[in-house]
Order: sequence, then C-alpha cells, then structure tokens
Amino acid sequence: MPDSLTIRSLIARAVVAPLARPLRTASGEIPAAPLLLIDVATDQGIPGRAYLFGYTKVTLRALKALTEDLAPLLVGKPCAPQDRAAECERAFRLLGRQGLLGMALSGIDMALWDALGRALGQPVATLLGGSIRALDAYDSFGLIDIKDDAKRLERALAQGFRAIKVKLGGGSLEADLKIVREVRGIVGAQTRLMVDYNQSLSAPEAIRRLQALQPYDLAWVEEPVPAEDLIGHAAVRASKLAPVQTGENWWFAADMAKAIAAGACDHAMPDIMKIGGVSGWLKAAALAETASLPVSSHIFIEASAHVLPVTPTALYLEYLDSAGAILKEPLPVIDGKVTARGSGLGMEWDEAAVAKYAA
Ligand code: SMN
Ligand code: MG
Repeated sequence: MPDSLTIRSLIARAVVAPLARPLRTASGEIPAAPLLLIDVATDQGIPGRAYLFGYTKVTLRALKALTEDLAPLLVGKPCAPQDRAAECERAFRLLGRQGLLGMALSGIDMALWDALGRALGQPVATLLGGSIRALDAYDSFGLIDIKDDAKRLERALAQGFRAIKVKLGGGSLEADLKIVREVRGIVGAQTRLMVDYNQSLSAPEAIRRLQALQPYDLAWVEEPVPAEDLIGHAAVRASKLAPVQTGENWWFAADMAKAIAAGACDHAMPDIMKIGGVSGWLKAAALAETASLPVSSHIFIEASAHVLPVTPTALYLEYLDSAGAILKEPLPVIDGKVTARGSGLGMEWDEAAVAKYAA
C-alpha cells in the first residue's frame, strides 16, 4: 500500500437506471432509480467509487453540482475518510448537513473507504476488522398488486428468502388487509413478514390499522408516521401491536440518538447514504448496540453488505437492488443471503450501461 493515498479529483455522473421492480410507496412512486455515481481519483492511481440514490430526478442535477463542488475541500488531502468527514462537519456547521449535502458527504465517505480498500486489496468489511460473510436478507417489495406480484413473491421464496417486506398505506385499511392476507397466503406462516407505511399515517390511524392486522404476525411495522414524529413512533410502539422499525430517514447518528432517547423504535434501519457513509454507520452501529436495537440496512446492498458484518446487533440486509443495472456484476442472492464483494466496496461500473442511462 502506498504510504498515503492522496485525493486527486472527484467527479459525479447522473444516471436513471431501470429497476427490476418499479417501486410504489404510500408517499410516491419511483419508476426508475435516479443515481449519482461518484468517482474519486487518487495520485496513486487507485480509484474510489460509490453511488447515491437520489429518490427523484428533480434534484439530480443539483446533487451532481453540489457533490462536484465539494472537490476543493478534498483534493490534495489524504484519503482518510474519518478525518475528511470531521473536517466537512466543521466546514458546514453553520449550514447544517441534512438533505442533498448530507447525501453528498456520505457518498464521498463511501468512495474514500472504497479507495482505501482497493489500495490494500481488501474488502471494506475486512478493513473495519470484520470479515465477509453471507448475510440474511429480506426481499423488499413496494405496494403490490397481487395479480402482478404473486409470481414474484413465489420467486422470492424459491430464491431462499425467509423474510419479505411489503409496503402498505396506498389506500384504505381494507386495502392493507387484502394485501397482507394475500401475501401471508402465498408466503406461509414460516416466512417473516414486515410492512412499511412510508410515513403515511397518523399515530391513531396506525394503531387502528395494526389492530386489524393482528392475525398476520407482522415482524415489524416500518415508519408508520412521519419520520421526524418521534412522539408518534413512540405512541405506536407503546400500543405493542407490532415492533416499530425506523431509521431510513435519520440524518447522521445524532438523529438516531434522538430517536433512541424518545423510545421511538424496537428496530433500527440506518440508511448508509443519510447516516454519514461508512464512517457514520459505525457510529450508528455503536448506538444500536448500546440501546439493544437490532439493525437492518436500507437499500445500498453493496455497501451495506460490508458494514453489517461489523454491526454487533445486525439482523437483516434489505434486498432492494437499485444499481444492478449499471454495475458490471450485480450482487447475487444465494439461498436468501447476500455476501459482500471486495476489494473496497466491490463495485465496478458497467460503462456501456452508464452511457445508456445517462441523465
Ligand atoms: C424505500 C426504499 C427505496 C425508495 C423509497 C422507499 C423504503 C424501504 O422505504 O424501506 O425500502
Ligand atoms: Mg422503508
């Protein structure tokens, strides 16, 4: 390994990549994945790569400009992700890091960890003191239509998934009941079944719906109320109708600490792009351990597969492949499990696909 890896440049490219299953949620639809691909170059010739999931095309151009505008804060400095993250935290103390800036900083952190891993010829999981292992994964569906999705659910079981999540809240309680009844009918009693309301209900409405859903043995209810409504989450949790899961909208570990202090959840699911990249995830993993919260990941299957092995209370990797269409080798599911690849975070762009889906 070269003495010290020095950051030379940073570019970002926007793509809109097709999804194997377009994603419908109670809070909007994502027909294809708006992604920002980050490429860091170093003086030593080692690249660092990561991607951001932009949720919407509307802000993708701004996200690209913002990410590239951060280059002057990094170029010429050592590829030391924790140091760079601390520096950026200070640089943006007055502005704050939520939103696009938080995403950009998290993505850069991931790309720097990727470069470090590549320089050492090691997977990031190994760099962090863990080892690569096959991780239990759950298959993550959107708002389903049983006519179209029954076959896909059966396929998930055939792939070995023992846990499945579906989204609810697209309509009435009756619509939720129909979905859960039909899905339970297909996946059977042995499969763990989780539901995700994507922040669409009030706490009293969530409690009303969970009462009706009692016969279906839900392993968790995710974001029943708006993510920032910690009191609402705590109220749903106090009903004891289903374990409460949240975290995909926590901005950095400080948000997670507030949720824990508010008793908002039984489970945690930090999103590596909103929690501060690999460096931020490590803080979240420590918070989860001290609060005895099982941790599952949120999208970002490639990077999450490297950090879950060093997460003491790791539970599931969420299998929702948002970038497979632009990767040379998408991560496979084998017997319901996903295993990280290295070195670094183990992602190589399929340049022909990147050109095809350029936005
Ligand atoms: C989700 C994932 C990706 C885009 C939108 C929403 C989600 C989940 O809530 O948990 O999978
Ligand atoms: Mg969710």
